[in-house]
Parts: sequence; C-alpha cells; structure tokens
Amino acid sequence: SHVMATPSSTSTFVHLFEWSWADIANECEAFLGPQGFKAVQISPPNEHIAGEQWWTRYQPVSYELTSRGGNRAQFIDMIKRCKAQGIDIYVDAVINHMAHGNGISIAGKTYGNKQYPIYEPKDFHKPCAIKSEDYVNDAWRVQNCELVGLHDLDTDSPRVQTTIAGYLNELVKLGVAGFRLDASKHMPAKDIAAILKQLQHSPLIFQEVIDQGGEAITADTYLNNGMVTEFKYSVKLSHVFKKGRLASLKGFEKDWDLMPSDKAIVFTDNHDNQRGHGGAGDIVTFQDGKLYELANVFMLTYPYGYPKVMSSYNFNGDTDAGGPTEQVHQSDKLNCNDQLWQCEHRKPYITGAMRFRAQTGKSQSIQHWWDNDKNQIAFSRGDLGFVAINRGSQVMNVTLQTGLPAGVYCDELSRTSANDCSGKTVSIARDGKANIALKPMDALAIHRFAQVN
Ligand code: AAO
Repeated sequence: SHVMATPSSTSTFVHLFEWSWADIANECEAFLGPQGFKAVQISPPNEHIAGEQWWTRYQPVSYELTSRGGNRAQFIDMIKRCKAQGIDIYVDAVINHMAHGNGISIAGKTYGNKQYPIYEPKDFHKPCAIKSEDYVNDAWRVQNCELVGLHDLDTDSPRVQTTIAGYLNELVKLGVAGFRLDASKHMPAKDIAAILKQLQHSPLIFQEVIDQGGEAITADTYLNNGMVTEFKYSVKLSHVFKKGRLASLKGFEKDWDLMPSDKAIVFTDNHDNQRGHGGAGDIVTFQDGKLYELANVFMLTYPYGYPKVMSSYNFNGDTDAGGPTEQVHQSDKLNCNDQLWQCEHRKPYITGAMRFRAQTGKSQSIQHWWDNDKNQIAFSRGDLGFVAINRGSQVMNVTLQTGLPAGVYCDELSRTSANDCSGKTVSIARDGKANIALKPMDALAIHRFAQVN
C-alpha cells in the first residue's frame, strides 16, 4: 500500500505562487538551498485554459506539462537544479475536475463539451452545481456536483483513477517529491486512496480540505490518505495576531480542536484566503507588514505541524489579477519589492525563524511559557532554544527563565546570516535567566548552535 513520505519536525516549505520554473530554479540556487528550506510548492504545471487570471491554472485541459510556469524542459531543469540544492518540489495537482465551459480548443483542435484529449463525457459526473448550503447539509452533492462550474471528474471510475495516477506517476518519475491534492473535499477519501494506491515511490501527500467545523465533510476523514491542510490554524492565528491576545496562544493546540501535528500542513495565509477566495475570515497577509512577520515567527518557532511560508505578489486589490510580467530573477536585479513579488520567505525574520526551526525541531517540548496576559509571550524549546515575541504597544523588559545553559547567544532573527552574530545578543546567567528587552512589534529567537564563543 501507499506509504507516504513524512516531513521531519525541522522542515519548512515555501509556496512560490505563480513563479515560473526558471525563477524557481534560480531561487533554489540563490537562496532556498543555501538557507536550508526543505521544499517548494509550485503552481499547477499541467495545461490549463487561456487567460491572465491566476486561477486559470485551476482549470485543467490536459496533463501535458506546458503552462504559464513554462514548458516540459524547463520543468525538468527546475527539478534537477532544486534537487541539487536539497530542495524538494511539491506539485499542486488539480485532479478533481477539468475546466469549465462547453468545448475547449487545444493546440488548434476544438473539443466538444467535456471532451478533452484525455477524457470524454462518460468520465464526468452529471452537471449539478454545489450550492453553499450543501457544505453543511449534503456531502454527496459536495463530492458529485460541480465546484464553481468546473466539470467534475468521476473519480470513482477506475478509468479516471488510472488516468490521474498516470499523471502523478509521470511527475514522480521526473523527480517530484510531493503533491498538494487540490479540492480534496470534493473527492471521497476512498477515491483518493484508490489513486494513491497506484503511486510508485512514496511522495509526500497533502490534501486541501477547508474545515472550520460545522460541515458535512470533515478533514479527519482524509487523515489515512496523508497530510491535510489545517485551515483552522490560518484563521485562528490570524485572528489572535490581528485582534486577539498573544497570551491566549498558551493552550492553542487543545483550544483550537486541531488535527494531529504530524498530519497538519499549517500556514498563516494561502493563495486563496489572502485574496478572499476559499471563504475564510480576516486573514493576516503580507499587507500587514511587521505583524505578518511576527505571526510567521510564531508559526515557525512553535513545534506544531509542517509549516508552509506563503510567497505572494502584489495584486493591487484585484483578486483575479495574475502575477507581475517581470521575472523575479532578472539578469541585473531581483524583483522582490512592495510593487512586484513580495518574497515573504526572504524577509530576515521569516528566514531566521525557518533557520531556528531547523536547529530546534528535534525538541518538541514547550517549557517556561511566560506571558503578560496581553501581547507579550516567551517560551523555550526544551534546552535547545528560546523565543520571545512582543506584539504589544509597550516595551518588553523582563528577566525570564530561558531553559538554556549560561552563555552569550546570537539572535537568529536579526542576524544577517547563519554564520555571524550581527544582530541582537542575549546573555544567559548560570541560573538560565536572561533579561529580555524588546521594542513593540519585535521578537527574538536564540538557540544552542548560535553562541558567541
Ligand atoms: C473561476 C471563477 C468562478 C468561475 C469558475 C469557472 O472565479 O467565478 O465560476 O472559474 O469558470 C480557483 C479560484 C476560483 C476559480 C477556480 C477555477 O478560487 O475562483 O473559479 O480556481 O478557475 C471551495 C473548495 C476549495 C477551493 C475553494 C476556492 O472547497 O477546494 O473553494 N480551493 C481550491 C483552490 C482554488 C481553486 C479551486 C480549488 C478549484 O485552492 O484556488 O479555485 O480548482 C466554504 C467551504 C470550502 C469552500 C469555500 C468557498 O468555506 O468550506 O470548502 O472552498 O466555502 O466556496 C465560511 C464561509 C464558507 C467557507 C468557510 C470555511 O463559513 O462562508 O464559504 O468559512 O472557510
């Protein structure tokens, strides 16, 4: 049976949303490999409908590896160059449905309704539409009717399952190490299981299931297939940082009714909810500046789930807009700035928190939790690391037990690389205590492997 690869507790991956294959290969070599990221989630690489909107990538017309991201040769080159840097590639697999619309023209050939190079009308469910109340009342309709008019594949049919497995196996053979299974809620878990059983090797699997509670279909029915997106984490963490009290994070793992940590893909925001798609609340995004960085510091320094850092582009309020026409890696410059590609993964506090996770992931225990009952918190990671976050409006200045041996430690967030001590330092006395001083909207993260000797 399908044994799924599982990530280690030291890993972080990044969603390079709408980045081209050439840009991703360059980023693996220029940044992601040297800094120690684990993997990249790429946008759907299969042939999709034409159009400038980002979401045309979620309307497949075939499983040919030609898309806005690049052609097959560029796709293969990206995998090779990223793998050489120790970076895995996770493909966003859109396998629940094909494009909307009656008749698609591909490479000059026009196909009839639900006719595609790889599918024909009998491969699809009857065209009923999912209504929003179905999510609460009618699991059958959610899994057999059309999501926003997209032709719903009959994933129960062995012929369809074999075609999908063929696509995934081709990608695995090319070196793909994992899959995001798009719209998994709209496929019965048993259909996904039947497809995964046909997979060679053991790619990492995570299933997109938006579950805030209260619906007919729940995320836990998918846990036997592999990992699942934990959207409660995104919604609730966003709320705490935007409107709540950080002190309430002390018991979040129990309070939020989350799935088991080793099954959870966690993120502050994703490509849907950062632009109001996928229906969920007031989400923290790159538009929240320093607050967004602090939310990511919490996610990355706290040992719950497998974290995905969102890497976005400025869509100037147009929630349908595709990415910038400028490449990220231009010959003479890097287009990471407020106007174009946001490159959240390159923000020093987020990169530093990823490095802290890599250094402390082996210790899953949280000790010496401290908070001021408002928006200042601190905790240690066993005797490996110590984190403090001040989201408050007052200076934080308090002597705390860090759980670490005496010494002078380099703050991983404010130093410019893993090889210097150019940022803050923290002196810990023989009793493990240190004075922790942070301005408002600041944080620090120290660990055993970054000390001034
Ligand atoms: C585009 C156009 C459409 C057009 C369609 C066909 O926008 O107007 O009809 O083409 O021509 C993306 C875009 C879509 C786009 C689509 C295809 O988001 O706008 O449609 O590509 O081009 C549901 C699914 C979930 C899905 C999410 C967007 O369950 O899987 O909708 N996400 C994935 C991808 C996404 C992609 C697709 C799927 C399709 O990440 O990028 O769509 O491949 C509840 C349910 C959720 C449901 C949401 C939204 O959630 O729990 O399962 O997500 O509703 O329908 C409150 C809200 C409630 C919300 C709940 C939980 O209670 O009231 O709505 O919170 O968050």
